[in-house]
Amino acid sequence: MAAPEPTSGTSPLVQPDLPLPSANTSPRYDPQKVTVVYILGGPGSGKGTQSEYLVRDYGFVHLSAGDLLRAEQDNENSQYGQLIKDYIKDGLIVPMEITVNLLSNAIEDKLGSDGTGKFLVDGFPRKLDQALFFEQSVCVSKCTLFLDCPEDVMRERLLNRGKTSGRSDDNEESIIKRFRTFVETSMPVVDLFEKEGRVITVSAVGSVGEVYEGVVGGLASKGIAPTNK
Ligand code: UP5
Ligand code: MG
Repeated sequence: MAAPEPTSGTSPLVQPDLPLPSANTSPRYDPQKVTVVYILGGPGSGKGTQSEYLVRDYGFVHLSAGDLLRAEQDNENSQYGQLIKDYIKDGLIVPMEITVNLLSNAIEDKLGSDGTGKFLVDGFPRKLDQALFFEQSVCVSKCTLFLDCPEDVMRERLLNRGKTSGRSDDNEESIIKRFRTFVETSMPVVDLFEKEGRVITVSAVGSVGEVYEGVVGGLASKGIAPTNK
């Protein structure tokens, strides 16, 4: 489908002083001042869980693309609410302009007064067009943490969470669709960054603490050390 064009209105997507990023310009943020680390992995691999520890120990600002989309979906003033709802339930990737704009606005909001910031971008980019568009128009990322997890482990975690999460996509039918989208659409992003030598792959099997040990070790191998310990 054609990506909807943001128009004027009360949606937080639309900020008059912050135009939609254009792929024709250089990135809005200088990677010397703004650090972007992506955390990717299949649905239920533990991106959100590991992000909490990374925020605590490394001083990252956590930006979950899924959380931003769910907030936008629940915003009654948004013109994209129903569209986002449908895409998430079907495990499909929301048109990139919406997600990139939400992320770009969130980065702008959280920048320090000196224009610097350290962002952990969770669950994005999950489609090649998003990856290229974000890197060209917003900021070139430093690296990607990839949580490698078998589907049976992810399925069990998601169904377990689904008992209480209230998420419209934590059910057997949506989970199957999310897994398919992940393999067909999102893995090519990881493969692209991998070819560029910019991926840290960590096993996401085991306890939360065991996975985090792998995450810390992986970041250390790229020269990224904890700041808050
Ligand atoms: N848990 C975590 N780690 C564990 C461990 N080591 N041992 C045992 N249990 C563990 O964890 C999931 C569950 O597992 C939790 O109950 C946790 O306690 C437990 P969590 O940390 O939440 O995993 P996470 O990988 O974050 O899972 P999530 O469900 O959030 O992943 P998704 O990638 O599916 O969800 P997201 O919110 O990123 O995206 C949702 C949808 O939004 C997408 O399907 C898509 O439709 C849309 N979207 C876009 O369109 N574009 C985008 O760019 C991003 C999203
Ligand atoms: Mg998550």
